[in-house]
Amino acid sequence: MPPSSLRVVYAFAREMHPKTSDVFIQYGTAGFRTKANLLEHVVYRMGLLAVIRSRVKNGRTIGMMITASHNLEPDNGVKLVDPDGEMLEQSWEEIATRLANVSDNDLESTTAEIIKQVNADMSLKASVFIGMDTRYTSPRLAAAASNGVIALKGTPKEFGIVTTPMLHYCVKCRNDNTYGTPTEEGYYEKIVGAFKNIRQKLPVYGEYNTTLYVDGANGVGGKKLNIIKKSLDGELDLHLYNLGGNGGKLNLNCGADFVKVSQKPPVGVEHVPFQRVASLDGDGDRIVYYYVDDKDNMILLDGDRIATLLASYVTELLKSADATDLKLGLVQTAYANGASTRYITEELKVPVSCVKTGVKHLHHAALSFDIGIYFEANGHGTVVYSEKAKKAINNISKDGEPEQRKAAQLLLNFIDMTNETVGDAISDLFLVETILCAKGINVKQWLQTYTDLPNRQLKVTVKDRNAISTTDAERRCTSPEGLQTRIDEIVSTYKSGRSFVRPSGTEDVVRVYAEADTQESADKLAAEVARAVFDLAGGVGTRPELPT
Ligand code: 16G
Ligand code: MG
Repeated sequence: MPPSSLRVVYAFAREMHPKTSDVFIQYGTAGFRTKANLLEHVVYRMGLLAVIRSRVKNGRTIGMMITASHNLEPDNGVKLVDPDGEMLEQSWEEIATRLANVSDNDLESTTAEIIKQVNADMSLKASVFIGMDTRYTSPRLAAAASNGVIALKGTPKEFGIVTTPMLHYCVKCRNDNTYGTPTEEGYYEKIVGAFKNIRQKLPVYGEYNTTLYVDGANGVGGKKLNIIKKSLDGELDLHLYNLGGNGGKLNLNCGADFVKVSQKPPVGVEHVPFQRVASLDGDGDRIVYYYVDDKDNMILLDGDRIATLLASYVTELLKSADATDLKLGLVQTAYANGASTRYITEELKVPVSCVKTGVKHLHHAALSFDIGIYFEANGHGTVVYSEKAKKAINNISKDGEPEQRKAAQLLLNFIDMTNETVGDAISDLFLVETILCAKGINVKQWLQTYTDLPNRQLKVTVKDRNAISTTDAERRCTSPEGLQTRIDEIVSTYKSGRSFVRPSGTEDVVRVYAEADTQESADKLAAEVARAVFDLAGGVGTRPELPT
């Protein structure tokens, strides 16, 4: 493309998506995320960047998802998806940030600079898949994304309202047709089809029952389950709540993040004692389970629980298939409950690694195993299978002894049911339901595998959260001076105490995590550490109170 045609970039910007705010915005752990009314020019510019990225990748398709996940309705966001359905390569985050923040007058020249810097051949075709969540600001932003793509002569394809993982899946399929068909229907066929296949091989038995309640967070995940529900023939009896009607507000007092962080059941769900409930987040890439007991206590089964359930089942299947030479490993973050890590290492004897918060870090680390399971405690996770593992399992499914063949065939269905590109609430839901059914257990039995250490999360507002730097997968902080020593002193006075602090990647706060032997101690430990952060890292506002 001759440089003169970059004029269109400026013309579109000025006429349709002008930069109206000087607020600096940064491509963070999950793309750009802020108030929706500050985003239109950013999304337009990401449309430009997606085209450049597609050309750098030889015309392979790039994804753009318009969503602010579990944030409340007034926020929105955008993130780019790489050709294999993974998060945008990290080195491009800085490029994205630069392009998002230049003035309209400098947009054309900055675009030219970036094209040169990344060595994009602008004569190639470029393809960009665009998806959005249910926010009322999303259609407008999706249109801005399309315009960005068109301005650089790429081809946009809008998928309308889809979950984030569906978009990742479609991008992957478009670039690798062995993975599936790049449409919403293709997604259902593969994932739900695999679930139905398994159910035929593993009939319902034991304490498992097929009734599942779902909290849809008034977002896109519940809506899609409502479509899936119609195609299930009694394999799973879904009762769906918080589907976005009846005045229910997106993520407000409901959804996976609310349930996990507040440790309270969501509004809008009918609660029957001991009935298992799956709670999704607003864009359908996170899931936690919970139930309410007969005394109205909520018992949470979070991402760590799902990870351990997956690890124990995959281990069993690998044993039955006599494929134990395949290396299975699990990846967690510092937020993983200490009890889960102990259970995985000591009981399941599966190796665990701990990485920094953020899906890209977990995903990357999981790829180093033949079969890698990764989960954040907040419910984001999936399983990735190497080509070596897929081949070996496939061979056993054909040539193994009858029992081995059976296990390998189940594993193949299990692989099909997994969205390997990114954590996916819908895919994870089917994985969990399959395992509970295979083991013939109910939610109380699932809980009995280990006992979570009580924990508490708090946030502290400080002048500059980047004054906090961390090391050792965020488990220790290296600045400000003296803070880690102070945390160590505080923690040493608590039985089974553990605590760490880190700057949030999505909010202007410092996060505090604490766990200890009792809830009271965990609450107090968290508060003491929050006060240390406030004192040593430039706290703003009121000093955090100790619990009374
Ligand atoms: C983003 C991340 C999520 C992480 C969360 C932490 C992705 C797709 N999402 O939502 O994995 O748990 O940020 O938020 O990477 P925080 O930095 O504000 O604690
Ligand atoms: Mg999400």
